Amino acid sequence: MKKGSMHSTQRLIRLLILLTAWICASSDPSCAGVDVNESSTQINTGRYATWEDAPASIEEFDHDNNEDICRLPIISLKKWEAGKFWLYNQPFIVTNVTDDWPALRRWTKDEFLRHYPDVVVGMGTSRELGQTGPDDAGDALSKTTINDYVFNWMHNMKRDNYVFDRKLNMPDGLLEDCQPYPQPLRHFVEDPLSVFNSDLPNNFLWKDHLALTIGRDQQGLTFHRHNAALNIVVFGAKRWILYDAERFSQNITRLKRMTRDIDNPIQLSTPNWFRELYNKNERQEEIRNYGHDCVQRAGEMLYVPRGWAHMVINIGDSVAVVSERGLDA
Ligand SMILES: O=C(O)CCC(=O)C(=O)O
Repeated sequence: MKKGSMHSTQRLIRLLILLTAWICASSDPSCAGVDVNESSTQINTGRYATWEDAPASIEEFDHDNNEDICRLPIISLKKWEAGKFWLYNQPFIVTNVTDDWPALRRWTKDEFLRHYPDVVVGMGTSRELGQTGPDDAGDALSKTTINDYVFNWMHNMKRDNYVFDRKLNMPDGLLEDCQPYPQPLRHFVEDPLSVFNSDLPNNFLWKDHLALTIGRDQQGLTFHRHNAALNIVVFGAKRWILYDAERFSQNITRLKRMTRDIDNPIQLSTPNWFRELYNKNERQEEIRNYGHDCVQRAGEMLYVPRGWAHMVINIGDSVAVVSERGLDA
């Protein structure tokens, strides 16, 4: 083909592509945002093609949030925001929080690895993270990237490496994937000055803090406590044990007896706590009277009030974002 006619053919093809994109966008708005490169190349996702394909201990650890066991209000996002329930000393599960989040599309395993392979995350063992408390775990964490974590650590059964770095705020792209934020986080985005000018002390203020956590089945932080916090599961599921701060505020031995074996007071991993301790002594009765045992599903937010002791076990590969009152970017 002659050089001149080759150029005009290429120009024609380019014009046709533009025209098709324009027709597509004007007839179907969802076409407009499609990045041609986004799904045209296959991404290696490692041993399990999707988050959902990885092993999940549903039989052993899942339950259906029976009212006598979970005992938590499970409410819509609208009700949560109208009632300002983050001001209460009562945990909640809030549904449909991620319905409009781009993360649902951009954090599927392949898209996550395509968009964010080099994002730096901190990983540590679930027990160390729980024991130190996630806010002070900085030294117990080693830094890696999302790509390295997913390929070399996440399903390495010889090691327990869990990405849970409360102090490492997510970079911009990831933050945008989690919008609209639920309240009380959205308030800061919309009107940061009113938060900064507030008379309340810093540890009462919800700011723009949002951190990422990624882990496999049966990982999860052992018992710990901190300021009021939110946890939103994007993919996967988490089972929580929550224990009312009031119940042990005057009796710290009660908390120790609850979380550890009296005869051998090392902290067990969360799966082993369920297997070896939950049914023994008074623990199950304590939780049924003064606590909660709930499964949080993808799209749901769990609110933990200040000081409540809690521990978590992931059911399957789980990707979640967390925020804590008082922390900022
Ligand atoms: O997901 C976990 O393992 C722990 C979550 C937690 O403790 C929190 O968000 O405060």
